[in-house]
Amino acid sequence: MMTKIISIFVSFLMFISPELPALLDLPAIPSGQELKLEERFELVWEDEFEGDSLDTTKWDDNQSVDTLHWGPIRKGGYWHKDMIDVRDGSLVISTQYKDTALEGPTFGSPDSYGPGYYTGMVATAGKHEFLYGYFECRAILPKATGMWSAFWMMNGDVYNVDDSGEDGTEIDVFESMDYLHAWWGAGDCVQTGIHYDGYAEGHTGVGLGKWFANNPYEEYNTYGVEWNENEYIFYINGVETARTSAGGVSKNPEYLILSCEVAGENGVAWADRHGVGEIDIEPGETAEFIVDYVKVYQYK
Ligand SMILES: [Ca+2]
Ligand SMILES: [Ca+2]
Repeated sequence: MMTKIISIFVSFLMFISPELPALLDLPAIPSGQELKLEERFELVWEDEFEGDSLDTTKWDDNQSVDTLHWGPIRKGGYWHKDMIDVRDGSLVISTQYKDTALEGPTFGSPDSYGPGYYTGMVATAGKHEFLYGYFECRAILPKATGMWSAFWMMNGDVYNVDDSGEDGTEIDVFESMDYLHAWWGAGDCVQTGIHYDGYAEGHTGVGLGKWFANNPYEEYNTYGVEWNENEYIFYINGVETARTSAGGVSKNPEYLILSCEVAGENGVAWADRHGVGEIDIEPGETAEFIVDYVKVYQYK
């Protein structure tokens, strides 16, 4: 009851002061322009995730792809292809704790995997890369703290430090980092942002804010980005959340990624990283990131 009252009060404050969410790092209700998808775009690529296995002409679930810089250890967990399923018309990326290391890897050190949290990623790297357009996924987000799901875009030149994002920019269409941060309703929000010039010295990250979706850990919402030579415009359910041209907009083709990550480092879950709380997936439990489709559109 108290949560509801606070939530209504915060909504009221947001209504009378639209700048308040950004000032207080609170989530905002998407309220920008409408996408007008049919009018402005045509579909050029899609995966509805039919059938019972990943379409490897479109995606790779093996992060040894040369164009990626990642190994099997990913932050506080491991990326393993056994955590990827296609069923009931959706891609499902599962996150679980495993006492015994999964078999693998087909790359890197044979000792790379250990007991710990296992999850996964798929990417179109080396298979399908796109320049400009509108990129959308429809998904239900994993119900767990201490981890997050994401739909994002990258290219190899994101690592190139030249004081610009024009060579390549990590475009985070959404990241679901706020499950159960619910005392003011933030549990129903996702975050959006971009990164460029690598991840060490020179790295620039631009957080654009937190945005409410409709019951995103239980129901499908669409998350998209419109990318043209002038700016990135982010959408939830076809309504703009934010836009930016920070760093100069990427002028290089980028690939698509769907992933889950566990907070931490070197395969050890670490509660405080990114402030996502302590991971709450008990042994035997599974958190699922369910993706109904990914669609790519170009301007008409
Ligand atoms: Ca589907
Ligand atoms: Ca750069």
